Amino acid sequence: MAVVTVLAGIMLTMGLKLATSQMDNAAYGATRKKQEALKDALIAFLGKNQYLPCPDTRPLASTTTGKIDFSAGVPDGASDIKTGYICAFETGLIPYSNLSLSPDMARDGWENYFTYQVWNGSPGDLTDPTKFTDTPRSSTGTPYGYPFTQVNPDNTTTSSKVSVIIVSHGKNGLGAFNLKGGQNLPLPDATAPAYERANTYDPASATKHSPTAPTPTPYVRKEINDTFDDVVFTITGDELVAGLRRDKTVPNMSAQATDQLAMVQDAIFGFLITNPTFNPHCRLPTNAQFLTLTSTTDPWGQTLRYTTSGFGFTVTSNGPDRTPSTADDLSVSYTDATVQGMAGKLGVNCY
Ligand SMILES: [Ca+2]
Ligand SMILES: [Ca+2]
Ligand SMILES: [Ca+2]
Repeated sequence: MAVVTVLAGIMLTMGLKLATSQMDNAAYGATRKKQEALKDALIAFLGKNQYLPCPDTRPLASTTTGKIDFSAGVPDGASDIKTGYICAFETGLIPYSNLSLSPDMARDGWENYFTYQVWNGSPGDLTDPTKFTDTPRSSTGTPYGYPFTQVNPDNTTTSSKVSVIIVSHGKNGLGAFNLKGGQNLPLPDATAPAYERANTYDPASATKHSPTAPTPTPYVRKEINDTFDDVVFTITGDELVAGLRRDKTVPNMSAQATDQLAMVQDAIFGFLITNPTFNPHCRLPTNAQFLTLTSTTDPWGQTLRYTTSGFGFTVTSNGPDRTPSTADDLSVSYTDATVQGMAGKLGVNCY
């Protein structure tokens, strides 16, 4: 009889453990599914608007900047701006309302809010549509974004930079914001290795990462165990661009620029051949005349640069990085001799 009771007890315990682990698996699966859906929603938003929304960091009526503050109300899912394209704070919650998602999409499988952070530094500020580019963001040099650490199973680490971070604070939920807009306490342990703490907003110092001072420890992803249960999801700049291309939601800006340069070049030749003031003396337009010939604003919102040398000319777009004299510049260029030769074939003498 006693043996049967003990056995029944063991079986009951096993059943409970099994049920608990199934619930955990369901919550974990729901969390991952939402993170993937949020990635798609963010890419769709970026394709449509050419920027990503700042985090939700305060209730509607509040004007708090520089920290997360829901003391005056619960999270409203609305992105918060300090001024212009500057976020009220870099770290916050998913702005589900801007993304046209239901409120529950901002919360993980344990009903705590995800932590959301989007790159709003330089270069390539993702919250600023005037900095938008469809070019892969790590192809021309150092990838930019927030520092990120992957802890490998053998405890070695791999560092990278990521543009968007979506952290679920996992089953223990420590440090996550909850339905009431409060933060689940205590915060994760701050002593080494402090991996969960690295993923947590600290209200005492109002810090996580900032574009100008990325000094707090990088966000961390690692295998889930007894002391680390955060489900950390990242999107790199290249993944954003790949998503835009998959969705076909952006024009090919480099192809547009190439077409534009060809049109500008034709307009310059047209001026040189037909301008009644100068014909048949063959003169290039002045810079002021150049600016009125045709559209001289490139697809990235920058004015084309025009230089001449004799009868030769060069027209240059600063390219996707909007910076002059870098590897991604696009240009058309004709030497003095080439222009004279081409004009000569049309019976126009350049001298
Ligand atoms: Ca808000
Ligand atoms: Ca956690
Ligand atoms: Ca450039």
